[in-house]
Amino acid sequence: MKPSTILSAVALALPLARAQNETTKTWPEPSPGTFNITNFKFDSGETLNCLELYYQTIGTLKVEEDGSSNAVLLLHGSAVGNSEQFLNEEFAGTLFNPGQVLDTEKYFLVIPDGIGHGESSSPRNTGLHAKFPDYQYSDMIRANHQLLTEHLGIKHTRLVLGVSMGGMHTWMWGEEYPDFSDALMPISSLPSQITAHNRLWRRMFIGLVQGDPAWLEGEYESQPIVGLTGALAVLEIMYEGQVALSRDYPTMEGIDRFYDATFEGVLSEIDHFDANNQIYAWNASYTYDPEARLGEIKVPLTAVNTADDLMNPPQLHILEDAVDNKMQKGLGRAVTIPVNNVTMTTGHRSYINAALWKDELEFLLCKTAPKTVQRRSVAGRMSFGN
Ligand SMILES: *[C@@H]1O[C@H](CO)[C@@H](O)[C@H](O)[C@H]1NC(C)=O
Ligand SMILES: *[C@@H]1O[C@H](CO)[C@@H](O)[C@H](O)[C@H]1NC(C)=O
Ligand SMILES: *[C@@H]1O[C@H](CO)[C@@H](O)[C@H](O)[C@H]1NC(C)=O
Ligand SMILES: CC(=O)N[C@H]1CO[C@H](CO)[C@@H](O)[C@@H]1O
Repeated sequence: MKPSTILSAVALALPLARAQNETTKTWPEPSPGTFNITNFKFDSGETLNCLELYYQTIGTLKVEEDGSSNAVLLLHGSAVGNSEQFLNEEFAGTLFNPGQVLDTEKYFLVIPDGIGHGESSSPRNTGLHAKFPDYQYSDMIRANHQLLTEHLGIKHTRLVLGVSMGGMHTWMWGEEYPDFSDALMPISSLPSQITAHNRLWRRMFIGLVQGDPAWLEGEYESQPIVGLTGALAVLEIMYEGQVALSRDYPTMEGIDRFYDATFEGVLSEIDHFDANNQIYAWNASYTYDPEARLGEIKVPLTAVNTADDLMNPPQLHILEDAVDNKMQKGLGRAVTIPVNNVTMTTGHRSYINAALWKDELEFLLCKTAPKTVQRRSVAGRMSFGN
């Protein structure tokens, strides 16, 4: 059985799971970097004197005279996510290699760790704990925009693609910086405020951690284990797909083993899930509400969800309604991948399975390709056919 299904998406972020795959890695080695912003002002009114943004890049940046570029911005998911999340066979091994859709000989990939995530400044690594500024998604995308424009010299990207939280950031990016990207691709997200189950579980997560007396208002020496594991259990429920779980662990012994293995893995690496970092990350979507400004998006956007995603339930038809009725006509495309034995979706965490949506990505890139290139390739194909 694949380690990824044994340990689940929560554990996918564990260094343990990452180390296991170094031997099977086929994609090009990323280069790390850090961009330091002084006096970063948050929407809350708070300021951080030194905000460090860590990022990884793959490929070589090419900027055209008109400012367009071959840059592709990849935005990761919440809390347990960071730039490392993409560096596995399911994602990088399916997209980044020569001839693949995001061939790094052609594109320059920029993969930042958002504020509060990975190696970027966070409640834990700044030592500010629960006194870290209250950051929201709006702050995260503004900081990433500064990273691209001020540090990397990118004024225009070929594509912004994000998964889960990164998907939500992609909708916001299209509204906040409408001229910035040729194409947008949000995966496993909805362009509306977070309500119903998706808000309930986030509140439960934060409540469980803060309700553990060992949390000590954020000043714990070791993780508040009771609250934190309870919270991670709620998260785990939201990540998994019902059909996938029943398919992969059809018996009572099977699902018991899955439970034991998952929580053994989480407990052995509990420090990786820092309580303060988690609280902040899950609360960063508190004010997320891109719905009213969907009409401001100016470029083609393809949104992909899966029908078994408990965080983004297709029954609400939010995605189709946004694309059909709230975006400018003809710009958006909503794809909800059905759940069956061919797609083999795995709930919310399907987003990392690039094989599910790489054809959609290829088509989006083709549709938004610079005109001159398009004309040349059409002509080329015609003469080839003659
Ligand atoms: C950013 O700051 C960190 C330490 O605070 C330092 O190690 C790093 O070199 C700085 N990066 C740049 C590009 O100045
Ligand atoms: C969550 O974010 C909101 C909006 O920024 C803020 O008012 C609230 O205090 C935050 N809650 C927690 C638990 O940090
Ligand atoms: C899917 O596969 C399972 C087991 O492999 C099988 O029992 C089930 O009937 C299949 N479902 C469909 C819709 O083909
Ligand atoms: C933990 C993890 O990501 N495992 C993956 C390592 O690579 C193999 C080979 O492609 C995958 O099958 C695993 O899922």
